[in-house]
Amino acid sequence: MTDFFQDLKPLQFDPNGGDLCFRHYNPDEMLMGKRMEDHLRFAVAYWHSFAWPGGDPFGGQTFERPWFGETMELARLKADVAFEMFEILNVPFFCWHDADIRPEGSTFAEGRRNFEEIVEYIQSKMESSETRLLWGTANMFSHRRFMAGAATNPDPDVFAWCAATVKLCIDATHKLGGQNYVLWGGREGYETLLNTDLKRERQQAGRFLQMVVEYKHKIGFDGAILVEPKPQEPSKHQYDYDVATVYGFLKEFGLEDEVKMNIEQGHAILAGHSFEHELALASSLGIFGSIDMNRNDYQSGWDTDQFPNNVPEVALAYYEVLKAGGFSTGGTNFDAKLRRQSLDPVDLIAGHAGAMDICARGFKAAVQMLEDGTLESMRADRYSGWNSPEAQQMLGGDLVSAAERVEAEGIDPVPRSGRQEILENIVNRFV
Ligand code: XUL
Ligand code: CO
Repeated sequence: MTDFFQDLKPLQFDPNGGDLCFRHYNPDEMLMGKRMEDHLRFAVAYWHSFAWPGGDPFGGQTFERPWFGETMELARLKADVAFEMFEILNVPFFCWHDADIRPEGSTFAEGRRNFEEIVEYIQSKMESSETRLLWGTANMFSHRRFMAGAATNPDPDVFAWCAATVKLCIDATHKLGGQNYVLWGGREGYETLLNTDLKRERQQAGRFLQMVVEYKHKIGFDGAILVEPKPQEPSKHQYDYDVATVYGFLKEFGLEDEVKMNIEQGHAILAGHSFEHELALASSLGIFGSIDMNRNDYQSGWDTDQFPNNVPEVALAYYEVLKAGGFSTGGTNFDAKLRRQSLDPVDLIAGHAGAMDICARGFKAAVQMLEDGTLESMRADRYSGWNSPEAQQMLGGDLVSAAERVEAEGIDPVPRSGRQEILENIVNRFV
């Protein structure tokens, strides 16, 4: 045991408890025939909770963690503290980037040895822990070698470095029993078209993703490969802009049956969508995978990666997740960091516990909305005209036959209320 969390004990479910307990998240509560824990599949993000120093664009490190530093001993201490937090939170999953868990090293080979050693260490910790790996990923955006792109870099040596890195990270994800492998292309985009061969860069990105999928099959990794869309930041324009853009990209490279989406609330908003729009679209395209449940500040307009705190928003998101059939390999990852003034160990626990409770409340509301059925029956009723044989035949016909019906049958559409206010009032019964 480290002394980082001092006498903090594992949190319990207690609807009338004090500050450090779950008031709504009850892992064993049965909802729609499944335990709440198995529906929500919460994950802690190693990078924000254990690797992020608390900087913002105007100031550097605020957190002083005893494991900060680039040695293997400190990397092991970081893992020790991480697993202690997983136990305090009783969280079923965690996620990492390679860079979060190991010292960089001065060569690729040294970094690889550090990484493999720490993956062994994490594996040994997982033997006495309930917490599993939701996904692994590679950080191909922080180091200066990636400043002009990862797989989309004009320099083929960077492409090679990325191939070696992703191979290593998929191997480690596989070894640790990870359920997904994520690719988020923070530098896969451009700053100015004046120096960018956009066509070539997209081809490189497409081939790289094909290589990832080929490798997954080669080693028998049966987790899902997930792409995480984001429109911009850090790049001015990122190729994986949003779900619709990524779907077109997957189709172009024949990957639409191989790759699914990891959809982040904050990224959806940056792309000018709602979270539930991105979820519903991915579901309708058959590429829904997992979620990063972290929000941005609506005023600051950039990616602030905050823990969720809005039950109605979360409810509408889980409503779409449930309609998509819920999570299979995916889960709810808190890709969220504390505010930089939240210095204390207890803040880390409170941030996650509060987020888990918010999600539990939103999720229970979503279940009630679905079980109540009014929303779905009103939606179905809105489209009920399409159940008629004439309407169905029209879809199989052509413009001419549709046009002929208009005069032959005296068609004269009667506008009907969309009932938005009534629907919103119905949602308000549950949230
Ligand atoms: C960045 C982001 C990443 C990915 C993993 O905005 O969301 O943390 O989730 O690389
Ligand atoms: Co994310």
